[in-house]
Amino acid sequence: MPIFTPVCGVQPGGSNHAFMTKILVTGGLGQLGIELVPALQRRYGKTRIVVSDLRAPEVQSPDGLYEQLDVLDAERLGITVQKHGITQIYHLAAVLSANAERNPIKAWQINIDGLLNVLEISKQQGIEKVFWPSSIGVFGPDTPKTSTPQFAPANPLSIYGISKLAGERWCAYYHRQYGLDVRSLRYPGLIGYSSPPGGGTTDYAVDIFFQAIEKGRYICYLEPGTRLPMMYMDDAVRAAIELMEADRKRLRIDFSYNLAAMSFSPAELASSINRHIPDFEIAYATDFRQQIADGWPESINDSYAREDWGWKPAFGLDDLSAAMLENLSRLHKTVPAQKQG
Ligand code: NAD
Ligand code: AKB
Repeated sequence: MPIFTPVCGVQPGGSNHAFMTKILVTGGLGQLGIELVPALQRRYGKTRIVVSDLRAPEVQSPDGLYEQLDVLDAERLGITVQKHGITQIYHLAAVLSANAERNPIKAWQINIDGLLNVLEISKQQGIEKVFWPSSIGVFGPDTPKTSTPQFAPANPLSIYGISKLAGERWCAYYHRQYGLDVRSLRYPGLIGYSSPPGGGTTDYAVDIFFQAIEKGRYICYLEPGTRLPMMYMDDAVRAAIELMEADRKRLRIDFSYNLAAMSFSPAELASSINRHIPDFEIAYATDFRQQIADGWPESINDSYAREDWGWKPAFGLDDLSAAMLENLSRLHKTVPAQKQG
């Protein structure tokens, strides 16, 4: 199956539009960025993608463009956009839910002030499109738990959820007031093998695969029956690019689209891993992340995304387990012995 279905005729390295596109990715070394960037490079060409992050990359790609950039530094952000002739921004830099609870003020600054810098510079410099990920974290305890609709009560308790909800409203404001084309998805928990977990509540579902390969066991900080919406990273990357390439006239949602692929609990995920690693064992020791998870929905209704821009996930739970274990086993074998945990 091809990773991307052409949505508006843009072929990898192809049309004039692709030729003129120059994309800045912020937070590009995180879990999502590390997989989104190569997909964007394949689609638009390596010289069209400027990757940035607070950190320096471990390995500098010889032909890729990299800028070490703090999104709180508005002046440097503006200079970077101007210097590279940026036309689109994928703004991924953020602090995830569990880390945000450890330092709420810092998380608010990065998640909101960082977003405002991107929106304001985009307005000033005539950026064509901005992608900004929101999260199922916008929902709260009074949200319907199953098949959560697009227009559901959203009264989050976590600082991460509060920042994502405020971010959604800011994006809609810039669209309405200034005509800035901001597009956004309420991602569920994302699961990929290219990067270690990034401090989220759903990140047990990433860590469990790393530990299953390395140690054959995992101690989970959520209860066995806590079901949450999740998505394999390939689907998450494809969703972002498909939304960005969709015809704006067809997009009825100007804040953030509900997006879904699968839902499972830690116990269900462990059973799925057991089909590949029969000796794998899971134990439970819950912590503060249980309370965050308890406020989030179990499953999401993403009918607007499906109707407006043809969203359809490709990976279910067993596809996810197979892909994660196969890829991590392959990578694990190539890690030199002294670097293994
Ligand atoms: P991550 O924590 O793995 O990566 C975030 C990146 O942002 C890191 O590389 C970090 O160094 C960088 N960063 C932090 N502060 C910065 C700053 N001041 N300036 C520049 N860079 C900075 O997170 P992720 O999983 O890659 O998430 C990317 C986006 O997707 C975030 O907006 C997140 O809220 C959203 N999202 C992620 C998930 C998920 O399950 N991973 C789910 C829903 C939404
Ligand atoms: C988190 O758990 O913080 C993220 C998310 C669902 O936004 N994975």
